[in-house]
Parts: sequence; C-alpha cells; structure tokens
Amino acid sequence: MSKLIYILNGPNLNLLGQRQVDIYGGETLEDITRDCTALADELGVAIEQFQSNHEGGLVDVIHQARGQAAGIIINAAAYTHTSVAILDALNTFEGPVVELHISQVHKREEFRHHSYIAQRADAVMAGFGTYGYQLAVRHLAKLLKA
Ligand code: CA2
Repeated sequence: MSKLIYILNGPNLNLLGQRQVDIYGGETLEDITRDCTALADELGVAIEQFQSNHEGGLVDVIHQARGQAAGIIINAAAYTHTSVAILDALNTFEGPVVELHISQVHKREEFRHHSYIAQRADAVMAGFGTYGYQLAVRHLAKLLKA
C-alpha cells in the first residue's frame, strides 16, 4: 500500500484564492489538493488533506495521523505562532514533519517570526507560494521511499 502523507491546514486557509491573493496567491485549497494528489500518484505515495479553523480540530487530526500517516505537512497558519497544543500533538507523531508557510514569514511582521512548530519540524519551508505544497510532497516522498 502507498505511504500516506497528511497535509494539514489551519485557520483561514479555506479562503485561499479568494482574499489576500497578493500574499497567498490565486490558488484555492482544492487546486493545491488536486495538484498534490496528481503528484503523489506519480511518486507512488498518497495524500489526504485536512483543514480546520479550530486548534482542537488540528490536534485531533494529528492524533489520527498516529498509526495512519507516514509523514505530515503542516501549515498551521496563525496557530504556528501561538500553539503549544499543536506542538505537543506533533511530538506524539513519530514520522517526519514538514512545516510549511506560503508566504516568507521572516519578511513579515515580527510576531510571525517565531514558530512553536519549528521545534518539532524536520524541515521548514516559507516563501515558495502554494507551489511549496508540491515541493513538500516531493521531499517527503523521497524520504519515505529511501
Ligand atoms: O504564509 C503562510 O502560509 C501562513 O501560515 C499563513 C497564515 C499566517 O497567519 C502565517 O503567519 C503565515 C494566515 C493564513 C490566512 O489565510 C488566508 C487565506 C486567504 C485569505 C485570507 C487569509
């Protein structure tokens, strides 16, 4: 069976492509998921995408990933900068974790420079736009097949 990668997206990312396109681009979450699914097929892995506007919802999905997923790509959005709960949940997951941000957070407001998730992440990506999701799938696929 294909190795499964969870792609987790946090608050407001359901609005991708509809607002703030200057920062986050014109692609919707559905576009990203479609492109990542096609790429995952090519690479011999599988993906599942989850989005929640709630901290606990993201924690629940990370718990679900235990025993189901081989790796996690997470854009926790604003919770990146605030959530010890999501960090604690990620610390219970044994596979590789990629932290992803569409924008280059280090060029933005200072409050976006700190990430709780970075303390657990095996790789951190920022500023690749929505194409970053495909790069992250490629990275995890290579890692998981090695
Ligand atoms: O650059 C990223 O991917 C962020 O994780 C996005 C978060 C932000 O709080 C982080 O600092 C960086 C915000 C996501 C908001 O998404 C929207 C999408 C479309 C329209 C409005 C908001």
